[in-house]
Amino acid sequence: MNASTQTKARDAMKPEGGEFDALVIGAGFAGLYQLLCLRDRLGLSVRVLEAGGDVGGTWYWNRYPGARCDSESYYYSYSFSDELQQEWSWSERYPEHGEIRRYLGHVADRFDLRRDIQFNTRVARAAYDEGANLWHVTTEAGERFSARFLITAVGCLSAANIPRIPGLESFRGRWYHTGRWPHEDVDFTGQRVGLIGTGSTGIQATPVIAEQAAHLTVFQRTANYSIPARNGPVSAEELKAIKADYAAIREKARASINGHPFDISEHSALDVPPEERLNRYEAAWERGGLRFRATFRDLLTNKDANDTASDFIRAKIRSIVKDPVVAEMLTPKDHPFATKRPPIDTNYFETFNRSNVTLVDIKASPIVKITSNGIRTQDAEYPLDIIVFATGFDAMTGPLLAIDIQGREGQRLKGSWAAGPRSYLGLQVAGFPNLFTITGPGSPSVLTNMPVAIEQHVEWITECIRRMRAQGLTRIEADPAAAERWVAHVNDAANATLLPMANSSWYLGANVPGKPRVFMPYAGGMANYARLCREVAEKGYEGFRLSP
Ligand code: N01
Repeated sequence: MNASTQTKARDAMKPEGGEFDALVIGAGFAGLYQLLCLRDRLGLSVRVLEAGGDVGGTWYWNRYPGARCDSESYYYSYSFSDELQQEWSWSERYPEHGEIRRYLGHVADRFDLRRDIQFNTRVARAAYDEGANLWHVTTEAGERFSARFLITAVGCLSAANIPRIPGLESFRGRWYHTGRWPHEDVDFTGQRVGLIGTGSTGIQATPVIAEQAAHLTVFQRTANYSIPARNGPVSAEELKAIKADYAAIREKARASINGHPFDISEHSALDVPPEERLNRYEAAWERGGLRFRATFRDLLTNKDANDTASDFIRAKIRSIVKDPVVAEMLTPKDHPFATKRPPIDTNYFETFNRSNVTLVDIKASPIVKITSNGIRTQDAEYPLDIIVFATGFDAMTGPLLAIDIQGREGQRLKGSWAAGPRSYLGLQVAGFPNLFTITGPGSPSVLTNMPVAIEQHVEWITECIRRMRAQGLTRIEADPAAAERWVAHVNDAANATLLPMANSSWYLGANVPGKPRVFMPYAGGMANYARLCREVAEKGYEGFRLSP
């Protein structure tokens, strides 16, 4: 057999996935709702391809100890079905990962979504065929699918960032990345555990692991602000009140800057006398949660205002942590509060008062290697049985660039985004017709309560496809000039805030060595962004090129 006959023979053996109107990649919050909209509202043939073994997206993979959502359960949920929100009852103020998976499993069953989802199927390549106006998608197993529309629902935080520390392969113990956590419980009893990373994940996991492990060593590169979550059960009365008020709650979330249904103060932190300011911060600290950011309207736009919040939290850290040297190490000094995504916690700072917990400052003494026995920093060796990487993600662009996406004339997304992501509205990339990116870079996404951003994108895409079909149009592509204008606007929006001041922020791609430093999400606000998207549609999809 010559090479070409061999290739043909091999191709003939590959299972054929088939041709659909639309392919959706991912079966988390975004993929499930996109399937429902396209299949049940537009009557399209749709196949969802999902790498995991079940629905859940980020919650399928993130099962680390302490993993729960930082948005409150009653609004970290779909709003599209009143029956759904009336029949589902959350048990805690912040839902734990297993409960969110049960919720998404319920949604999949209730709307009969599973029959159109193919699990354990990782997409490797997607190539646009201009002649046929089709996307050809190939999975890692070699299965091939085609569709007119390709919609990525791959999440913003799904490509695990495992730092390349020399010697990891020689480590004799076990190691895990929090975003690839095993399905069975990891038993820390009697173990010496090292945890690298103090973002939202490390801050959630630290107190839980410390309770079980013989010893926990936390390796901190950047000290972080954190607000108490104040988690607890949701009472029957609270649930009843929430369910009775759902229409208003959802409306408020959609009309907000960040998809959270609560008011942001109208006052500047600098407008109130110091004593009253302190009282307001104390009340917000007691109430807990991400809402702390709403204590004053200008915490993310005015450095002097922000200083008052940053100083308040620093004082809290110093008052909680008994050892003044450890307290100082835990006190963030290099970025203003909330310029990195602020974590919320249950007993994080308190955990450093335990005798079985050590904090290591790896900025002062960097990790040089992992040995067979543990972690070696410049100054010391830490013998360990388990290493936990809470080192975050190649955020936003990582999950998209993990797929070899080729647009018109063979141009690759990797090439188009070599200097950072460039998209129009975070929804489409010039040169990649009929490809939609749900919560893509350039959209509010990670700066919001995600389900709100997801529902807005899914509904916009669905309406766009509906109108195209009604008008006999088969191709939509972002105009390059419109995309460039949008990229400039995304930069301006970020620069109008303090967000770019955090040098180590994953919003900027700073956590991944070699990644271009570009502020990726749109900081212009959720409600404002949704209005802009609506106006674009009303003006006949201004900035997009549509053709039959
Ligand atoms: O990741 P992170 P995360 N050597 O990137 C450190 C969402 N989330 O998984 O800051 C040593 O924030 C890194 O240090 P530095 C939420 O949006 C949501 O914690 O780069 N350390 C940092 O301390 C969140 O923001 C929920 O200097 C290294 C940490 O690892 C996002 O996910 C729950 C390192 C990574 O922090 C990401 O959070 C949890 C290295 N080579 C998370 N590389 C919800 O509630 C990185 N670090 C929905």
